[in-house]
Amino acid sequence: MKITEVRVIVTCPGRNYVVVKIMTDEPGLYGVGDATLNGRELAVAEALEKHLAPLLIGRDPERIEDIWQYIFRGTYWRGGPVLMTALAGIDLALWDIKGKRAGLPLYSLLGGKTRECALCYTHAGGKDFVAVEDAVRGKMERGFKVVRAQVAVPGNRGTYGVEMQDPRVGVVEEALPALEIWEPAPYLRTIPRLFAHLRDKLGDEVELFHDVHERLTPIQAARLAREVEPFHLFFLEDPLRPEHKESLRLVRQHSVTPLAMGELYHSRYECLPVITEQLIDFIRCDIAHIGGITEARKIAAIAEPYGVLTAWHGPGDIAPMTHSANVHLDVAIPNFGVQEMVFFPEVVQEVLPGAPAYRDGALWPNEAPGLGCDINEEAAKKYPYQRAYLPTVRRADGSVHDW
Ligand code: KDG
Ligand code: MG
Repeated sequence: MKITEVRVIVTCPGRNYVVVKIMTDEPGLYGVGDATLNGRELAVAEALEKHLAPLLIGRDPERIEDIWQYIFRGTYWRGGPVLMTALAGIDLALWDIKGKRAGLPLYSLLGGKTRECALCYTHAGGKDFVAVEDAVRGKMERGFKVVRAQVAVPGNRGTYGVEMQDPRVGVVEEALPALEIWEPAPYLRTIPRLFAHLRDKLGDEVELFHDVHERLTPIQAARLAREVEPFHLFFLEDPLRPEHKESLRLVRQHSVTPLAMGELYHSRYECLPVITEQLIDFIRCDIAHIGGITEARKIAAIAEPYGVLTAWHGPGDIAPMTHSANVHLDVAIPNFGVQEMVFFPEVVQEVLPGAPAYRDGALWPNEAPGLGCDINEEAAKKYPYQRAYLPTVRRADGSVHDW
C-alpha cells in the first residue's frame, strides 16, 4: 500500500480547524487527522503542504512508527508547537488508515479496552460565586461528575474560562488579539474563597478543580495549592509555566493538592522530568500538539509506573479527530485519569463528524474502524479560514503577562 496524496484542509465552521487527509492507492481507503494549532493554523498548514506532504508520497502508510521517526528525527528540525502539530495530523491520519484497513476501532489496535468509557469533565464559569455554583449544578444535572470551575476576579479585566462580561474585553480591531488585564493578588484571594463556597453549597461528592493557566510564579502557585487543600480539588491545572518544571517541586513541598501539567508541552522529553521526579499527578498533553497517538501512548507508558494518570487536553480548539483519539487511548491505557470534553456545535458536526459520544458523565469511543471521524469536504468549503487569535494578557501597569 502507498500514500498517493496528502490533502491539507483549513476550515472555519465557527472556529478554525486544520485537517490532514491522507489518501492511499487502495480504492476508497484514506485517513483523517487533526493538525489544529489555535491562532497559528496557517503556519501548520504551510509546514504540512510545502514541507512534509511531499515526503509522504509513495510511503507505506502501515509503517507509522517509521514515518513518525523519519519526520521527527530524520529531517533535523524537530519539536515545537508547529512541527509537532503537523506531525500529529499525519500520525492520526495514519492510525485511522490502519484501523480502517484492519476493520477495527483504534482502541483495539492499542491493546483493546481496559474500561468501557472515559470519565470526563466539562467547564463551569461565572461572574461571581453564585453564578459558578449554578453553572456547576447545571453540569451535574447533565450527569457530569467532574467539573472545572473558573470565576471572574474582581479588579481584573476579563478572566480565563469565564464568558467575557467587560464590554472592553474582546473588542478587537481588525481581528487582532483581545486584551485581558490580570493581577495575581485579587486572583489569589478569590480562588480559595470560590472553592470554599462551592464545597459549602455543593458538598463533597462532585469532583471540582481549577485551571490556573500558567499565570503564577512558583511561590504564588505554592500558596494557592496550599490554600485550596481543604477543598480537595481533583487537581490544580497548569499552576506554572511550562518552562518552570523544576519549580513544581516547591509547590509540592507546600501542599498535597494534586497537580496537572502539560497542555503546553510538545514531546515526551518535556514530560520526562516531571513524571520521573513525581512532580505531578496528571499529565495532560494535547495529542494534537505532541505528535499524535504514537507519542501520547509512549508518554502514558512512561507515566504508568510512576502512578501518574492521564488527562489529555480536550478543548474546542482542536478538531473531533483528536477528541476521538483521546478517548480511544483513554479506554485502552491502564493509567487513565480523566478526559476534558466539549460539546461541538452542529456546524462542526456537519463538517467534521465523529466526535465521541457523551453519556452519563463519560465519553464513549467510536466503534467504527479507525478513529471513526471524517471530513465533509464540500461542507468545509462553505467555511473558509478566518484570522483569529487567543486573547493576550497584561498586568495593570501595562506589562505583558503569561497567558
Ligand atoms: O488554545 C488554547 C486553549 O486550548 C486553552 O486555553 C484551553 O486551557 C485550556 C484547557 O484546559 O482546555
Ligand atoms: Mg488548561
